[in-house]
Order: sequence, then structure tokens, then C-alpha cells
Amino acid sequence: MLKKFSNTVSTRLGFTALLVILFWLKSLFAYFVKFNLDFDDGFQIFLAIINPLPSALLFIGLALYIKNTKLYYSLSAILYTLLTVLLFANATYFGEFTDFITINTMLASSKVSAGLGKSAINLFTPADLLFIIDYVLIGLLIWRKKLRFDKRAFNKRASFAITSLSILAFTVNLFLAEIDRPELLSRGFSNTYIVRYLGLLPFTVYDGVNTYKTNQVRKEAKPADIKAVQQYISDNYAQPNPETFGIAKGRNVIYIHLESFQQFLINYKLKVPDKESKVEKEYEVTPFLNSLFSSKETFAFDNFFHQVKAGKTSDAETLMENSFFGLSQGSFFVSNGGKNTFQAAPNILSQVGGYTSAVFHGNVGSFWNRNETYKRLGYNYFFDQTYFDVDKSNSFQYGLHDKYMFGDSIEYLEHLQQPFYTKFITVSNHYPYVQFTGNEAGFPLAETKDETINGYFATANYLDTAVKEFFDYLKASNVYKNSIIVLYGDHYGISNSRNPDLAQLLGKDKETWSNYDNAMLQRVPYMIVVPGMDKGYVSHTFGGELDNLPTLLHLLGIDSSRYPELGQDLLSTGHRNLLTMRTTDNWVSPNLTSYAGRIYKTATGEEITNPDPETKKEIDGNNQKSETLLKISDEITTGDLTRFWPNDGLKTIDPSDYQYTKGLKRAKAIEKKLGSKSTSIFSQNGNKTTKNLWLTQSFKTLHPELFETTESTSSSSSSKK
Ligand code: GP9
Ligand code: MN
Repeated sequence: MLKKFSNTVSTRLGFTALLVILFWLKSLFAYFVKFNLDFDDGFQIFLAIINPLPSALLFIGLALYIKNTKLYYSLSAILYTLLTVLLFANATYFGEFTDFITINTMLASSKVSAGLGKSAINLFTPADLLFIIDYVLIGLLIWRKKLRFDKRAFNKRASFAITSLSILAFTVNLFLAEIDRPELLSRGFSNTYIVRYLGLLPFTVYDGVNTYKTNQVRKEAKPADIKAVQQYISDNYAQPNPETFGIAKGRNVIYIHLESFQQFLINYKLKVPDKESKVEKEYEVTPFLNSLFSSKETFAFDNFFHQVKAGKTSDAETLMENSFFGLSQGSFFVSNGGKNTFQAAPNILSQVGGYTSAVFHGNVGSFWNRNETYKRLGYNYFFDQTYFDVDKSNSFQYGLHDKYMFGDSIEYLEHLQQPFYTKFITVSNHYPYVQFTGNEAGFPLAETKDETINGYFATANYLDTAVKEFFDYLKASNVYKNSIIVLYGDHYGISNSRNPDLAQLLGKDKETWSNYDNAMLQRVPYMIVVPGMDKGYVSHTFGGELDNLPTLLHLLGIDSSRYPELGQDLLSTGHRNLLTMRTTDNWVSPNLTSYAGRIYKTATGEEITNPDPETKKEIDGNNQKSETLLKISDEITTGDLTRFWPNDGLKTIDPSDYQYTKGLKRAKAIEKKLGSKSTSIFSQNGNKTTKNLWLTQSFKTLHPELFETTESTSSSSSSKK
């Protein structure tokens, strides 16, 4: 038996077959343990079981064409290793992004690797050793002479037969897939579908071809292409609500980007047994955000969904500030942010309202290609990690912790001319939800079997306090009443693959957890705080990040219809009340929810498997609307159509006018030049700093000089500021 095996693998064909089989086994491990391929039935499972074989045979089988012995074995090893790397990288990536690696992601990897690298190490589990154990096995076989090198070249014709056989097998695989899911390749559906039906290597190739095509689209776009976009926008314009139009005219705009923050956290109380008494106690996770949610100063939304895909945070930023979607693959910031023309919020507000704009973020500026993209969005300042004193004690892989980020931003914020348009991007509530120690420790961990879920509540609680402290500063410095504050969750924090373990904490059953539940967990908070207002309420309109910009512009008294924005004012009675996610057939309306290929009643979660004709019509209608919306968005983004947008009175941005070093010096120079006309917080405070209005303990530790009763020492300054 062993002899037979040994003789077989000691032929070239046998060796190739051994590699194909080993890769197949590893693929199955990845498919069923690492990925979530979301199978509906046995047929799909069957296809997934067979689909690694044709492409692996085709790819590894290429070495059979080689005559030279050394070359044949080397090439086999290289091809096999390439496949292994692809599989392993995807397995790791999937754990965090619930998606597969696209060509755009690969091309961008140097840009995002800073943060992803460490994440990847955290995601490594002992089971992942299975991805490399085969190398030890083959090594042993060679060492024990059970696997000997075959010096005889494999017959050319036979090699060709192997290639043909694998192509034939792939064709059969594709045919079977198309029976189950018609138009699989032409519509794409989702990356998971392609991997589930055809395998990982075919997905990567398919994605590569698509990426190439996308680049072509940009090259081929013509000025006339903007016509369809203009038509769509004028057909879908929602008139502003006269009750709210212009109520925040001329005020500062302050965004607080709530990292990975889901709507279910609002008003959520975590129940855990008390350490000593063992009696179950309730802990309110986000008391401050809860108070904002129900405040009369706030327009809050409880059916507001994130609409991001693989570009996560950067997609949320794209949606919020441009009112179009990110891409169906990769990050729009990364692939187009450094190239496209924009008509984004900072630019509009600068030219129409005389606003100064700035982003505050404690991570490296190149992450998600922000440093390039922000210039084209028209941001005047980008206070990235170089502006903060970041060390091991106050940061983690995604940058400076939120309390420090807010507190240390004041030094820059107070020198900006008002009105300003500013964005504070938080990070502490980011996977892997690293727990705080020392002063910040305290909020209990949940007790599920998933560490990620367990930590989520404590970091969200930290974020809540950080936001409260920032609000306290805004109030103490009198900036509050002249501002409008927009808070939003950028995307989910707990991925769908983890949701069944979250179920128990939401009073649901793991066994009956459905895609309806997954869909509902894509809701994130969206709150617009208008200090001094008393007509705030909680709106149940179904909308998303796409709708932010027109909503905001209307509150500021700016007509949004002149700009290429695809969303609608959420406060308008004419809002479409249909939410489209970044996947054509994922949408939510008050009546129906379509998610992951299934239809549910939105109110109850009951699945509709056999829709009556009327329901069918509604489903088709919503599919159609969502498809058109995404198509128009993709035309704008991939074709860079904003460059053809007809004159709306705005000057086009020249990115070379923008640079992000020496931000503080520039702001101070403007302040000085304006003299008594300067509107900065610092100037309005009698040319005195407002930093000491920041009253948190962490800030005091960081800046003891500000709180000493004796003469204050000079604060540190650095050339980059
Ligand atoms: C990185 C931070 C996180 O700077 O914004 O981005 P994400 O991983 O959520 O896309
Ligand atoms: Mn994010």
C-alpha cells in the first residue's frame, strides 16, 4: 500500500496529483472552517466541495509541460505555494472583513498594511498551522525517500490532455453553478457567491479581469455620460422640508465618526453577574449617546443603515461627504481618491459658505489613502498622527485613543476660522476591541464564547465617555451653541459570522438567527444635534449614509440640487424611504427586506418564500430601484464623471493647492493676518487657549502644565505642527 503510494507520487503525474489533492484538502478547511460561504442547500455544498479541483489542476498542472527535472519540481513548488498564499491570506482577511481579497485590495495593500498587518497576527489561530503542515509532510516523504524525483519528462500531449481535462471540469462546474444561480458571472452578486460556486482562484482571476475593465471605463467615459446622471438626480430630488431648511445656517459643522458603532448599542444594557455577589447586574453601555438620541436638540434616526463594502471606514467617508457609494470591490478612496474630481462637502461649504475644513484622526495619514483623497475633497487641514504625541501607552494599531485624540485636537481646532467644517474620526472602538487598563478599565466584558463580542461593549463605553468629554468642552468654550454636530456609526463592529454568538445578548436564539437579523444589525446611529433646538425627534425613515450630505446642506440652508448627490434629505417628506446597501439585492423598505438572496417582512422578520403577485411586483420594483441607484453611482465613481458635471458655480479643486504639514503654523498665520476680524475660538477667547477647558483625567496627565496652580511651563512644540 505504502509502496504503491510511494511509486505513484514518485512519478511526475503522481506528484502533481498529490499537490492538487493537498491543496484541495486545505481549501476545504478554509471553506468550511475559515470562510462563511452561507450555503442554502446541499447542491451548493457539493459545488463548493468540488470547485477547488479544476482550477488547482489547471494551475499546478502547468508545470507538467516542463522537461527539465529541477525546473519541473521548482515550478510545481512555486505554483503550489502561490495557491497556498492566496488561500491563507484570504482565510485571514475573511476573519476581519467577511469578504475575499480583491485585486484592488492587493494593489492597495501597501497603503493599508500598516494597520492590517497586526490585525492579521491577532487573527492567526493554531488551526491555521494546517495551511503549512503539508510542507512538512512532503519534506518527510522526500527525506525518507518515499518521494523520489522523476527524471522522465511528461509527454506534451498528455500535459495538454490534463489542461483540457481541467478546463472541461471547470466548464461543467460553471454550468452547474449557472443552473443554481443564473447570470452568476455577468452580475457577480457577491464575492462569496463566486467563491462558493467556482472557487477562490477563479474568483481572483474574475476580479482581476473586472478591475482591468474598470480602469478602461474611466478612460472611455465621455462628457455626454453625465446626462443620465443629471436626469437621475433631478428625477430623484427630494424637496427640503421648509420647517427645517436653513435652521443651522452659518453654524460650525462637527462630525463625530463613531468607529464600528452599531445602532443596537443605543439604549442597550449589558447584563453580567457581579464579580463578588454573582447577582446579575445591568450596565448601560453608552449613557451619553443615549441621552443625545432622545434629546429635543437631536434629529435621531433608528432605521439608518451603513452602506459600506470592503472600503469600510473610507467607504463611509465617501458616502457621507459625496453622497455616492464606494465601489463594489476594494476602497474607492484607495483606487480613485487620488485621481478623481470631486464636488464634496468641504469644497461646497468652502465656496458657498466660507467654511474652513479639517479632519482630526490619530492614525497615519496614508491609511485608506486619506492624505491624497482629502485634498481632492477640499479639506484645508488634515491633523493626522504626526500632530499628536502618540506612544504605546495611549494608542493601538489604529492610532491614538479617542480621549487623547479629542483632547489634543483642541490645540489645533481653536485656531481654525469659524465657521468650520470638521470631522473627528475615532478608532478605539475598532476590532479587535482591545481592552483598556488602569484608569480606563472598569466596564465589564460580556460573557459569550467570542472574545471579540465580549470586548465590544467596553470599548463602546469608552467611546461614549470620550464623546461626552468633547461635548463638555464644546459647551464650556461656547462653541456648542454655534455648531451642528453630526454623529454616525460607520459600519458594523460585529461581523455576520459572529452574529449567532451575539444572539443571546440580544434576547434571540442562536438556532433561529436569520439573514433578516443580520440585515437589521447593519443599522448604525445617525444623530444630528442642533443645539438650542426643541423640535428634535426620532425618525423611523429608512435611509443611510448616502443621505447625509443633502440632509446636512438643507439644514445649513444650501440647496443640494445643484450638486451631483444621489442621496435624499432624510427630513424631507419626499424621501424614498428605501435603503439600498452596496449589493444590488440587499435593500430594506418599511414593508420588505431583501438580504443575502432572501425576502422578509421588515416588521416581523417572517421569511417570504412564495411571494404573491403584488409582493413580487414590489420586490422587482425595489430591485430595479436599487440596481439603478448603484449603477448611476458606479458610473460616477468609475468613470470619474464629476469632472464633466456642468458648471454649478464651483471652482474645480487643484490638489496641489493643498498640503497637510505645518497646519498649526498656517492657521496661526491666518489668525494673525485677520487680526481683530479673526473668528477662531482662540481669538474669541481673548487670544487665550481653551485647552484648560478640557477637564478629563487622562488629559490632565498628558498636560500637567495646564493645570498647575503655579506658573505654567511652556508647552511642547514641534516643527511639524
Ligand atoms: C483607520 C480607521 C479604521 O484609520 O479609520 O478603518 P476601518 O478598518 O474601520 O476601515
Ligand atoms: Mn471603520
